[in-house]
Amino acid sequence: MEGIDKNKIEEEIHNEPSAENPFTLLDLKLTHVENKAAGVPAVMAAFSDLFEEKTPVRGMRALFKMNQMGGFDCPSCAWPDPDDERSALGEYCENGAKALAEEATTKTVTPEFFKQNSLSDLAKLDDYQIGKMGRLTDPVYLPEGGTHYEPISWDHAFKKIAEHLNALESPDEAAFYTSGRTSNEASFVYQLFAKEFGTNNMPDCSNMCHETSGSALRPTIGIGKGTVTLEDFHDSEVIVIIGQNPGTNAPRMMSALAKAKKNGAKIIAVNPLPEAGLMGFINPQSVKEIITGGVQLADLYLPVKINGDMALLKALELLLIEFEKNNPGKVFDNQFIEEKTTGYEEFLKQFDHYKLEELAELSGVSKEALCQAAEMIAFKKRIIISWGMGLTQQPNGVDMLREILNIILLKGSIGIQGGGLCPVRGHSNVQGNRTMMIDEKPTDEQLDRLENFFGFKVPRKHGYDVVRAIKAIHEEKIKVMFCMGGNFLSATPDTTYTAHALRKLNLLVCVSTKLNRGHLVHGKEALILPTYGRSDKDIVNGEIQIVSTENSMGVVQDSKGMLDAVSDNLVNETQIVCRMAMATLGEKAVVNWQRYHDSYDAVRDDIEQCIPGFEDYNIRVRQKGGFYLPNAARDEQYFSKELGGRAPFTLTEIPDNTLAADEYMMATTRTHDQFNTTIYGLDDRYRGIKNERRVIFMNQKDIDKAGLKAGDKVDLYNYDDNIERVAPLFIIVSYKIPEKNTVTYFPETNVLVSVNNVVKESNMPASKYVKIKIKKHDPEVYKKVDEMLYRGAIQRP
Ligand SMILES: Nc1nc2c(c(=O)[nH]1)N[C@H]1C(S)=C(S)[C@@H](COP(=O)(O)OP(=O)(O)OC[C@H]3O[C@@H](n4cnc5c(=O)[nH]c(N)nc54)[C@H](O)[C@@H]3O)O[C@H]1N2
Ligand SMILES: Nc1nc2c(c(=O)[nH]1)N[C@H]1C(S)=C(S)[C@@H](COP(=O)(O)OP(=O)(O)OC[C@H]3O[C@@H](n4cnc5c(=O)[nH]c(N)nc54)[C@H](O)[C@@H]3O)O[C@H]1N2
Ligand SMILES: [Mo]
Repeated sequence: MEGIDKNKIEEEIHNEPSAENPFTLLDLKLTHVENKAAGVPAVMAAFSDLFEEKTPVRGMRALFKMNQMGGFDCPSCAWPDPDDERSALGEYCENGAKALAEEATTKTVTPEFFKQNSLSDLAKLDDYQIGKMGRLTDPVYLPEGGTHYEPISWDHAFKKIAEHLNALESPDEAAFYTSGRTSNEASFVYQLFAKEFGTNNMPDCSNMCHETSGSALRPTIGIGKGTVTLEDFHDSEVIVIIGQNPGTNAPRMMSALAKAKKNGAKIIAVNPLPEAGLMGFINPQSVKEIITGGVQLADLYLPVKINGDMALLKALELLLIEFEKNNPGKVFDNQFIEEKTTGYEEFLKQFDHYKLEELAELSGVSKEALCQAAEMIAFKKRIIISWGMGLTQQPNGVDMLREILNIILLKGSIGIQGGGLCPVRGHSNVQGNRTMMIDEKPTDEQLDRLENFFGFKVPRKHGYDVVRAIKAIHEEKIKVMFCMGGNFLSATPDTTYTAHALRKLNLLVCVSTKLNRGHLVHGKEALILPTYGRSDKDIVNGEIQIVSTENSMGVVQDSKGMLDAVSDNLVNETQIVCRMAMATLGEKAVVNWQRYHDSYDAVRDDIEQCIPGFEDYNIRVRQKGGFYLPNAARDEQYFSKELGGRAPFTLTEIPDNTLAADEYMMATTRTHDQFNTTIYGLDDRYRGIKNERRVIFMNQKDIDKAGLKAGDKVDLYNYDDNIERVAPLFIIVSYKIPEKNTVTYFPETNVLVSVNNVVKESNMPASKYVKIKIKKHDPEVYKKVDEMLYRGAIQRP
């Protein structure tokens, strides 16, 4: 049985952690009741980051305002806040506090700093060191051939951008990237500017994140978003968490899971790694729980092989069909299937060919465990399936999410209390960015509305997504790249290829809060424009402004920063766009950019006119807890418009995951100590890793078979497209992971992800499905590593 063996865990945590016994390296806090210190390390870690950033008082004050009504939205993940009651101790988590510490730091990167440090000096630092330099204080400019960024006035910076944009032969030679923290207000004006300028080239971080979810859901349930609210979690009977690591990446989800459990829900976790956050939880905000030891979370843990999920889902369906045969009408919701779906008969037919044994083998999970899982859901209705990057970053991710939908449709578990689909978003406003039409392929309906309201001709041709943009930059079809936040270089795949591309740009502009590697690998000219973070006071015309964001569950809420900015020379993102628009479009502008520049309320008034669901935006955004956007799938069980409100069952295939004898599958994930490319620290506490990021998790049997040892130094290779890609110097960690599977951290291993290794339909990098070879570390390897290593694109191991 693959369920959690409590006694075993108990026994293990009394052993000293060792490389041979890595399961015990998991943070004790999440494994056993006896671990009384459990909740405390998280709180300690949170506060220690604030101290490290020399900002304890400032940071603590802010921490208590974070995610409170009238406070600001946590800049970390997109997990929702409770609609009503919010903990007086604070609606934050360890990683939210770390994100805040990064933003609230009083260390600064000034023009003097840039004068003293050349780009090649900065390139020698690792990502952790670069990030710790502090907040950017002033706009800086790198002239062609320059070795140092130099101070520049805002007016001059906008003039440079305008000159470059206006010199292009076509607006499609520019691209406008967005990371997911940008507020609704800034997002709206940003996409509007791109369209008035004349292009839909708006690659964004969704293209690496939940594009797969959108691609799977939009054509099937009619909306590319989830269908549950936070309340639904509390009311559910079964929660399946697949391909997601909530303990690290959405820690406040843990409170919802714990509450669900208290209400009787069962949890099934599907993951190649027994992530600590899936196993147990001690609420760090509850003194009682810290003392009593908290709750066990997963009732059943299924150690799926990387990309074995499709076989696993089909096995569950096969078993559910069996259950339904033996208990007609008790397992499937036949009325729902009849009235609300299409394609049921064809869907059933495929199961004549599947055998449980084969599916179990392909998934890596035992038959018994699969039966147990099927039993847990067969007679339940209120089922939530939540997922993250473990599924979206797989080549067949779109199909796998549709397979999840198939299960939900069989059970009629959508659009009901306590049941539905839950893609757990990443960046705090990535969902809002899309609602605001930051999208390389906006729909005609969206564009018509903009065109009617503003009266200028909007571009209709679809633009480049992230992967296509990288290639277009390489081919010199894109010459100017503007990045609203993020770290395009390090977040994207195929680092060497991408770095070569970025160096060809005429101009790279980054609107940023902090220095990152993306600023060091530049175009012929480059600009860094410093801006406010979520926690900073955003003052326009003498008044502190509110902005708004949309969380993972479609709630739009206000956010009001409260920290004094580290510099008087920051400009907010909305005004940056407006000033860029006025400088670039001048007299030609149809949009009244000055009006938006002077008032966020004006921006919201016009969002209301152009995007459905934002009626009375300015009033409702100021109401306690904000408001829900309409969601017909969730609210009315109304799905695809094309299918008359029904949702189709989808027929999918099981992928062939055969590996050569010396090949392994690698998934790239986050540590507990990073936010994407921002490295908070060098530990991965829950997985028992301290002070090192260049590690590779391997199964002990594979280590033995390869004639290696835990602790050995190795180099990692990928050979997609017949190109040799190498990531030098990693340390082997023996870990509880399926055979032939390995896990490493990004961004270090992005150099191994081919730009052509993408998800079918969503075109996202398949960063959790990278075929690698592992060779004993050879010091000569550095000769193979591209000169980019020495020019800053990749950090020196
Ligand atoms: N503290 C912190 N919070 C964050 C972020 C951060 O970096 N730090 N990033 C934010 C962003 S942008 C996002 S998108 C989210 C990401 O949040 P997650 O989706 O949790 O992201 P990952 O860390 O990439 O890991 C996902 C999980 O997938 C598992 N996995 C890998 N391959 C497979 C597979 O084939 N099948 C299954 N079933 N599982 C697999 C991994 O073991 C891992 O547990 O978090 C957001 N929140
Ligand atoms: N191999 C691999 N690659 C991945 C992933 C993976 O799992 N594996 N995950 C992918 C995912 S899910 C995502 S979302 C992307 C993330 O890709 P990005 O969003 O591009 O990257 P981040 O690291 O989140 O960006 C960090 C930078 O944003 C800036 N910043 C922070 N806050 C603000 C703000 O409020 N305003 C502005 N203007 N700038 C700000 C800072 O300068 C900081 O250095 O990475 C993707 N890349
Ligand atoms: Mo993400």
